[in-house]
Amino acid sequence: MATDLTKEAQQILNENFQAGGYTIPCKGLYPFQWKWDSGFIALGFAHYDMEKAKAEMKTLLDAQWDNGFIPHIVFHQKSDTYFPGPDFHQAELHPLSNKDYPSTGMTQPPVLGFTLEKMYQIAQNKEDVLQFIIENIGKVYDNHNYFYSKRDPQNEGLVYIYHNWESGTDNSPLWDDIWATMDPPTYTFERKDTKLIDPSERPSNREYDHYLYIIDIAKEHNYDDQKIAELSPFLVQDPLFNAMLIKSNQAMIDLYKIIGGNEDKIAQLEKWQAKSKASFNSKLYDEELGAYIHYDLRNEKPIRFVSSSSFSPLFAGVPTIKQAATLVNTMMTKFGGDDMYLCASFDPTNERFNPKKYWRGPVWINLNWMLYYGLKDYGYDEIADRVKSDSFELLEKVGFYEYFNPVKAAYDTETKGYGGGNFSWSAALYLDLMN
Ligand code: 2M8
Repeated sequence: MATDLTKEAQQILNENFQAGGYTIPCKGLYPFQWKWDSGFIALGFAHYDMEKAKAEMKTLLDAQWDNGFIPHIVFHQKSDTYFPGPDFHQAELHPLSNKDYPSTGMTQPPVLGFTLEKMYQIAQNKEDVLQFIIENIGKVYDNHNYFYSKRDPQNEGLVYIYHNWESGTDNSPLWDDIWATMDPPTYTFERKDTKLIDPSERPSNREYDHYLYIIDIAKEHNYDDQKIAELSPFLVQDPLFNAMLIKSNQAMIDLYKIIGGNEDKIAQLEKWQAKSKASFNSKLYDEELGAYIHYDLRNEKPIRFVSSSSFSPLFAGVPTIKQAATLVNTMMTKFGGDDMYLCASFDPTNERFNPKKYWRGPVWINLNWMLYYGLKDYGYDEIADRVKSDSFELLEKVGFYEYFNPVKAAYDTETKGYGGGNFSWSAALYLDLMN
């Protein structure tokens, strides 16, 4: 069984790999290169084809802007199966954008630092991969420098995201109250995703109006960071995004120590690290909920909901031992009943939970992957193993889908996965969890 799935996972990655040296998340629905997908995909390749893993990373890093920014989508080719494409995003408005690669003007969680480190750990030929890291780690460092110098207006060590697409958890109920503060125009546009996927499993057109409107505001100011910080109706400190940044900071510190020299960079990374961790625990930890939460910087208020992002700081070593115990208790109480697969993307006990709709409740393999390693690091081996076996059971049952219904009883009547099929990060992270 396991061997068949391994073969299938490799086949999916190989088929989604493109001649330009990058991998699409899935055919039709996502026909370009996405930033955090690329990191996860490189880890899958690293287990059986390191050259492709390196190509994936290199192609993404080639699209970096002159200010260190790395965009969330790189539009390597034309496609009529995705909206909004490069003509809507117009990243070229930013004076420092990369003129060789059309892209968006927003980013995604900073996974590249820890991707490089994991590639090194997985590599059989360590010298070869270390050489690759030496050639590329500076770009990831510049990317973190961008985040800390441009995305932290109050100098707290916590960076903001200015768009829900930057979070990676696109239509999470977390954002509902922010949408309620906005009244965007009704756009005329043609959705492509809902031609491929049941619209009830995707965001609504009205939600897309909000998404497009935030981009229009950024475009009006040529994607200027300072203006975005002043004007974007969406400005959030996201625990998932910041946990990825911290995890990648640490990975870079460890890698620079292996490389040798680079004392100035190590010192800077350690400074960022200390500040970020302290603010994280004072600002984003909600004692009463027993979980990390998001903070709405625009409206200056905490977003008091529990989602799978709330547990992601375990992966970055942010919680104290006591906080970790509380997090695990919250996870098991709200998300971990015997009737549920771990880990729903949004609090199953909350009325906004929807087990079939995208980021409003379904299980996602990338979040499970993070939770598995985070729980292991804190010594919660049994729960970590459950996260892994739940993930495997879902993949075996329905295949390498994009997301999965966490309610076990749902499979009594219907065995199906949700969103796109032959989905690259589900395949890639299965390969990593298998090894
Ligand atoms: C989803 O997001 C894109 C926009 O970025 C979309 O819905 O069009 C999210 O799940 C995101 O996290 C992911 O990176 C992307 C590609 O898999 O799809």
